[in-house]
Amino acid sequence: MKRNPLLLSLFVTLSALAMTACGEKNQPVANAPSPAASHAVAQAASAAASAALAASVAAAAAVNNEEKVLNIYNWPDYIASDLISNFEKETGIKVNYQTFENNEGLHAKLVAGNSGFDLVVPGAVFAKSQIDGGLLMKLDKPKIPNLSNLDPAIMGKLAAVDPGNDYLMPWAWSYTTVGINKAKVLKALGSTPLPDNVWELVFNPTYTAKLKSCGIAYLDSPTEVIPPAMHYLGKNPYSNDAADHQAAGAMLAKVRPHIRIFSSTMIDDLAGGKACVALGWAGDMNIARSRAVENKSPNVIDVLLPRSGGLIFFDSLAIPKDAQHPKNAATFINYYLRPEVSASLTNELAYATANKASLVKVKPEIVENKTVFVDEENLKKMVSPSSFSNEARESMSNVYTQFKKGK
Ligand code: N2P
Repeated sequence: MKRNPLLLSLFVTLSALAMTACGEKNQPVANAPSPAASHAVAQAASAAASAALAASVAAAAAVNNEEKVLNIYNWPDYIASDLISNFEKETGIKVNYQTFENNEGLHAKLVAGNSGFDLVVPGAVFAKSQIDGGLLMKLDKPKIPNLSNLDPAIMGKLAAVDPGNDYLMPWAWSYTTVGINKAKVLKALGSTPLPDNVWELVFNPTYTAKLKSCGIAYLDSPTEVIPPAMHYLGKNPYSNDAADHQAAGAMLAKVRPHIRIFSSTMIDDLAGGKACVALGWAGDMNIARSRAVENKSPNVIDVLLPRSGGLIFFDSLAIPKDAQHPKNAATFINYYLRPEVSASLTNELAYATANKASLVKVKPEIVENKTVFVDEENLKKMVSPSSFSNEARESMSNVYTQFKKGK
């Protein structure tokens, strides 16, 4: 990815400067105030501006009469380590932070209501039915001026799920793919070379039977496993057709005996060598890669870009309909949208951000890593998120339960 945002903001700044300069130059001479008058006008204007600022700060404080508490529900390993403490220090808002393992778990909480959470982080695949089902609150956009930092191209894509971008503020994005510990995989495969289609490593029993000995890890949820399985079978990964879910189940049954780990937190399994191949999230695989390096471990983790594409996911901050602290939630969203704050997550966790203004603060090696910010050629092949009907989610859940049980 090129550092266009820098050029763009430079262009915007330059244009603004040029316009200001033109304005001053074109000021009619007859109307120009004397230097003394001009000083008095400037003083009056600045006093008025300070008064207005003080009034608006006071008004904001008066309007936000919520207790200084914010309850956040996020995925594991998905936040920069100092983000919450910095936010608390600056705002005095105490954050209670809990994690969930999969979209199904979060969805069930939202459907049940009274979750007690003020901010949640649904994947786009579930967010559509949460919006349509009235489970989320509209963002109070005037309270979140930093929304302007977001990449319009990504927001345009997210509008497929959230028309008008009224409910969702992208937290991070990545894709589901295959990751390997290459040395271990090559050893376990023996004379069999790596396949051209890397999905074979997790879905074809000829490969999984050999890789069983060094450990295969899968994500743990119906909507994380069945869509890539359908994709591998050449079907629509977001098919609502129960026959497609069953076809995926029949294929998965053949590899079930070879899978060692089901987990939404497989970073240490990969970094520590318990798993040599994973069906997982590219972001977590990149974290595992860095963690192995930090631990001076011999394990080298490679994030693979399947030639048929991975499955992109967008996770967004959203406010449950019955949140008790929506204003604090808006304060947090605006804080997260500061370029340096969004960049801190991407720098620490290798998850891509939709905050265009933050890219200049992301380490060059991450901006240029095409397994994080996928390059155009690979992006074209990736599958964009879509949504499932309630019936499809239920059908996939049945197929998945059977699969996991191994029956
Ligand atoms: C990061 C969690 C990724 C969330 N560990 C995938 N939707």
